[in-house]
Amino acid sequence: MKAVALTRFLIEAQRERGQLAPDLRLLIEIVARACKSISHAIGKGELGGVLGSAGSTNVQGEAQKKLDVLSNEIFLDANEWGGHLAALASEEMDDPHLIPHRYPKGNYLLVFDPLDGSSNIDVNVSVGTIFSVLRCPEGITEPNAEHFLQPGVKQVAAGYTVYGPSTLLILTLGDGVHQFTLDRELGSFVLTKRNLRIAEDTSEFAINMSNQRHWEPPVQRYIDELVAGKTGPRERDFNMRWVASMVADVHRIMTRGGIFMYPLDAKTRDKGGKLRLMYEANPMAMLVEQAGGAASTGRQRILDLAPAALHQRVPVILGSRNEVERVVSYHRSYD
Ligand code: AHM
Ligand code: MG
Repeated sequence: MKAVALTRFLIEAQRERGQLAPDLRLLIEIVARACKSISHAIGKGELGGVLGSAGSTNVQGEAQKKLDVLSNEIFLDANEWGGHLAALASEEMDDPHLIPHRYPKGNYLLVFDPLDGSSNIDVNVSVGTIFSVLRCPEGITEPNAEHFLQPGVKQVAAGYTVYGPSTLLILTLGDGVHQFTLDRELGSFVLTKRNLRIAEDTSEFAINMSNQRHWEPPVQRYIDELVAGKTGPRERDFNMRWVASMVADVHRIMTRGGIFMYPLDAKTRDKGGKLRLMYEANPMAMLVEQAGGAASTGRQRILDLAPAALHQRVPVILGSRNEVERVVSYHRSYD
C-alpha cells in the first residue's frame, strides 16, 4: 500500500468528506511543520546547546527550560504569517499573542503546550507538544483571553506530538483519531494508523504514586483496590506506568488502553488541580473521547467545563471508559 502523507490525508478529508475547511488544513499543516522543527531541535540534544534551564519562569511560576522557550518561539514564528489564525495562547505566555498587523488574520484560535513534560528533557525521556484549535468568535478581530474561554466541546481539532524513539503526530478533526509517524529522511508525517480505539477495559494505570497521601477518598479507594491485585475486590493484578510526560502516558493509553489520573489532591487543591484545562486537559479529552474513551475531572466531563481563565487547572482522569466511569462513580458515592 502506498504511504499517505499528512498533506494527502488532509486534502482527501477536505475533498471526500467535506469536513475540513482549507484554512483549517493550512493550520494543521503549519502546526505539523512547527512540530517537525521542535523534533529536530530535541533530537540534537546536548549537541544543539538546547538543554538546561532558560533562567526564566512562566506565568505559573514554573522554571522554563531552554527548549520550552524555543518551542514556543517556533510555534509563534510558524503560525503568524499564514492568515489562518486570529491569535495564539500557550502555557509559556501570560496573555494571548495577537497576529501582527502586517499579516492577514484568520478565523481560528490556537492554544498549545509547546513542550509538555519538560522535566524529562534533560534525562532524554519522551516529551511532546499538545494543541487545541478553537474558532474565533464572529466579528472579533483583536481577540483577548476571554474569547479563548470556550468549553472543550467547541474544539474543531486537537492533537499532540510525542518526541520519543520516533516522532508521532496524533490528530483528530472530530472524526476519529489518526496517527502519523515522522519520516525523518523525507521530512514528512506519514499516516501509520487510522481510527485509534482505546479498549474499554484495562489492567494498567498511570498516576504519580508519591502523591498518595494527598489524594481524596474516592481516589484512595480506587487505587487501593487496584494495588490489592488478585486477592482484592478487582480479582486481578494491575500494572502501573508513570513517565511523567502527559503525552507519553496518554499515548500509551491510545496504543494499549489504560487509565491516566492527575486527580485533585491536597497539594494542588488551591490551584484547582495540576494540569491545565485549555492546552492539556481539553485537547487530550477530545482525542480520548474520539477514540472511544472517557475523560472526567471525577465530577464532570472535562469537555463540558466552562473555562474561567486561560491558565486554569483541572483534575484529569481519562482513558479506558469502564475504569473512568468506575472512578466517577466512587466520587459520586463520597460527595
Ligand atoms: P509541564 O507542562 O510543565 O511539563 O507539566 C505537566 C506535566 C505532565 O506532562 C505530567 O503528567 C505531569 O506534569 C507530571 O507531574 P509529576 O511531576 O507530578 O510527575
Ligand atoms: Mg504541559
